[in-house]
Amino acid sequence: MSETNSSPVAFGAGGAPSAEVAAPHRYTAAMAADIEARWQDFWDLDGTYEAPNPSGDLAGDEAVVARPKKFIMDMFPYPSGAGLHVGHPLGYIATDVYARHQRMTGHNVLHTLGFDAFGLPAEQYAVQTGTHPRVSTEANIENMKVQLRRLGLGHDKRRSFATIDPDYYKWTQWIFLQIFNSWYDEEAKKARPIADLVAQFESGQRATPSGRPWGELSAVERADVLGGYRLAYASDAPVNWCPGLGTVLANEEVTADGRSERGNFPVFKANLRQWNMRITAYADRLLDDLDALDWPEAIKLQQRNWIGRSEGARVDFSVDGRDGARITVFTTRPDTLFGATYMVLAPEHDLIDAILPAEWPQEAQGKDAWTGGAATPAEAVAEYRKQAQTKSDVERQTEHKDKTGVFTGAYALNPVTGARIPVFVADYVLMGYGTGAIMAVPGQDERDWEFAEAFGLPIIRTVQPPEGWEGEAFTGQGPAINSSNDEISLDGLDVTEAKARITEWLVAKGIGEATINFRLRDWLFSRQRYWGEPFPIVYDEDGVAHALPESMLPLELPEVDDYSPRTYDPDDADTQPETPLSRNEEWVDVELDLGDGVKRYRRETNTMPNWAGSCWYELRYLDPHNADKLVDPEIERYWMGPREGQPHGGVDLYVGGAEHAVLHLLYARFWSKVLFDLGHVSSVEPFHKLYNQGMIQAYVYRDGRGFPVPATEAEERDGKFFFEGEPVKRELGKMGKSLKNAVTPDEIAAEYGADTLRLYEMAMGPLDVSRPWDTRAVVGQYRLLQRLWRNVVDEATGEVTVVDEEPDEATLRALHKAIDGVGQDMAAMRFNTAIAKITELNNHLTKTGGPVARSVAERLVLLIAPLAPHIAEELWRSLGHPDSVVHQDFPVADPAYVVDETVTCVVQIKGKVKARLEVSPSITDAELEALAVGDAAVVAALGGADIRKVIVRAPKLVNIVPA
Ligand code: ANZ
Repeated sequence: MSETNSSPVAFGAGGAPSAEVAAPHRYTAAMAADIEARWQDFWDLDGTYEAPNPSGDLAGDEAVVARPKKFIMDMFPYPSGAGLHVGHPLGYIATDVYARHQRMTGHNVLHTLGFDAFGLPAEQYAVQTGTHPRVSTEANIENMKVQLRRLGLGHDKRRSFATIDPDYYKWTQWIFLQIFNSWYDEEAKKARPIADLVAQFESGQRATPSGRPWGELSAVERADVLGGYRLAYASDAPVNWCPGLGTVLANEEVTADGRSERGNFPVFKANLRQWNMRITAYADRLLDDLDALDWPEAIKLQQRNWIGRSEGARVDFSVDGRDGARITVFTTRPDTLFGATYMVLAPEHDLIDAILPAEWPQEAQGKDAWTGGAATPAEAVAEYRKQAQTKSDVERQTEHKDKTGVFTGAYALNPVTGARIPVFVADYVLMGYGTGAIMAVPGQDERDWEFAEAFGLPIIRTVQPPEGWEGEAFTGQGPAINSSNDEISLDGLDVTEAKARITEWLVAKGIGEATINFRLRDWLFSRQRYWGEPFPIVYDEDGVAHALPESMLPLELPEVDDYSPRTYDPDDADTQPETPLSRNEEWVDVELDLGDGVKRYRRETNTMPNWAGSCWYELRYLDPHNADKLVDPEIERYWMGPREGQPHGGVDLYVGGAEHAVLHLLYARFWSKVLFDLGHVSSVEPFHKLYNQGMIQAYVYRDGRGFPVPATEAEERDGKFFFEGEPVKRELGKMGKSLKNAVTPDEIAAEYGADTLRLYEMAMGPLDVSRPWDTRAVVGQYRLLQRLWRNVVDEATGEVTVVDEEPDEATLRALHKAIDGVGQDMAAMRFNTAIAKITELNNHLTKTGGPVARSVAERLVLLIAPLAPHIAEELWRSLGHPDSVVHQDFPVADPAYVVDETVTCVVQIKGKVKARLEVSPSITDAELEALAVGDAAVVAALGGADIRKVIVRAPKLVNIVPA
């Protein structure tokens, strides 16, 4: 980039259409391409977007560090092979505009973008094509970088990385080890090093679960005890096994009808040894800390529901004829205990086998609905379990689904009525919630009512329903009824009182207590995949898990020939996962010295889920090259630490799609809290402000058979749509290859330039609302830029036309109003209205005609710089400024020109002037009348007289006629 002060723009010669010959210096797509490429190169060379750290290898200008900081972040992309369409960069453009405005208003702005690059899509592509996932992923990243660079995003590229970089995942593994090596101290309400727990066991301060002294436990027993406390632990648990994909899946990756989200294969419940993260230990804090976050309420609500705190009670029921056997239930309605007429165990419940009698009892004779026609309870239950295994939790819980179940042959005793109540197994009760067992109260619970009706079970109401309430459960409020025995009566109490009373009684009897239950489950953390972070864990001969020392990190993925998981017949539930890493004997079977001499170990062969890499990436942006520490504490405190209004610290703005409401955001919050507890970071929360951008939708055109046809080839005639002469139907849908309506940013940039694309995306509507893409409308923003150009540069000569003169009053008003409005809009991310105001000012200048005053032109360029940075740089340079526009101060409005012009209104009483008011020229008659009669001088002049009539001629005259 040359240092000339007024460079007429150079652009590629040759082939210019005739219109451009007439105006060789008109702003065209070709010129935009030239300007944009030059400035993108300049920014890279200059390091324009590099944000200095207070210390370390990225330390820089102290004056910039001393400014208030802004850490502005996007949810980083997963680089897919399909490349970007115009919907993808909506959020990236928005954060870029915002970041640019923040830079111009005196902030040290950290804005960069990395890549989330482990995960299933790359691996599945690899399985299909034989290309190594690293090769295809890196190619995709390169391709995406080219696409993004063309948009002129102001990223600090020194801080970018991909989650697959070994010097990044080294720290993902390191964090795993921190989590593995810690436990949650319920008293201190925080994570602590596991060594502290061991010390408590050793000293006897804390008893082991078996009560045996720590010193007497074998290594395996100790490992088991600690496994019960560690925040990352392996356990045998029922998991979602998907034979078709060859892997287990998190609940969130399974659809409502029990199939894999990816690939649509059946998913089965299977017991497998897996790694889990004890996120449940943080349930309360994850809930409480939401309050101080600046997040959309809808997302907070989704997190609250996902965590699902419910207050209730645990109640023990004894089993008739089985001394010592107890069924413990969790209920939110202990007040309804008198109406518990049967019980249900989840099909997976441990206790079932222990309570099954060998034979059906007398009462079950002839009840085929209860016995399922099976000869023995054991057979009936086995048959029922098989059916239940094929259903997802969501499917099992679907409301008003036909209730299924089978009698166990066993009876429990209702502790308040003494009634023998039958125990069923039914899949509407889930093993993963509460205790996996319920007391069923058909009178007060809809699901229980349906079940009771289907199985002919008694129904006793324990809350008085309103008059005429019949034929269904009553779940509302009312006084308790039918709820007395010799010892306790709840009758007449309202629900809250009754709950408290019965809970007291249960506690006194030693058969229950108040308890809080969470819907949140521990996070299943193992995947049977190749393309993920290897666990830094090895097993000794006894199967005890050992952490690798930090010096052995990163544990890199081995090169393998076959990285596909073993998949099976998708319908074969009796299969077991076989991990790709397990086939790699030299890697799996190792000799290591973990501090007690060289020994043989076997490596863990699962990999981490692809959520892992996105759980802490905000921290790596801060200190991206640190090889010794996760992040330098000083740097972390500078960018993320708590501040006024941000008590938990965190990123200042995080923009992304609402689809990440619970998974990514909950997992990242959890890791953040563990790292905080262990003293590695000062921020308790990763993201202080969250903003969800809307979606860019696109029209889909479908032919008579309902298949999408290429959207660009659909034609409109008289409001109807045709493709190759045949009528097609138009609807609004997602943008993408499969619907044949994808528009790429590259196409639009080629046709108009990236600045136009940026403006169009920001002008489409409020950022958080979904909006349909309309390629034909893009030209509107192109024209804005052409007029802007013309207001500064002579299209024929390329000379700058601005004059060093004072602008007229009307122009000053238009300018300062625009400055005021645009500044406020940008700070509030209302980019569409900011553009409208810039357009208005620009149009004012065009209409006024004649050369534009330099002071106005310069400020207009500064106003549009965050939105259209390339043309702004070019014009700024042309206007004689050697420095980049990026770090200029955003214009400040002169309030004198922002307030509306006023006119003097004369207020007369009986034709005599009593007051003069300064009012807006656009004041209405009604407003003016109110002002006039309320004016102190007028009130005094009236001296309490009633008013007969007021004649108003806004804005100049009010005449008051007293009675
Ligand atoms: C008796 C009762 C009476 C119940 C009544 C409700 C209404 P939330 O609010 O979601 O926590 N429940 C407990 N564990 C269950 C499981 N594993 N699977 C399915 N249902 C389960 O709901 C708690 C209520 O859901 C509990 O309170 C229990 O039914 C049921 F009028 O107990 B309740």
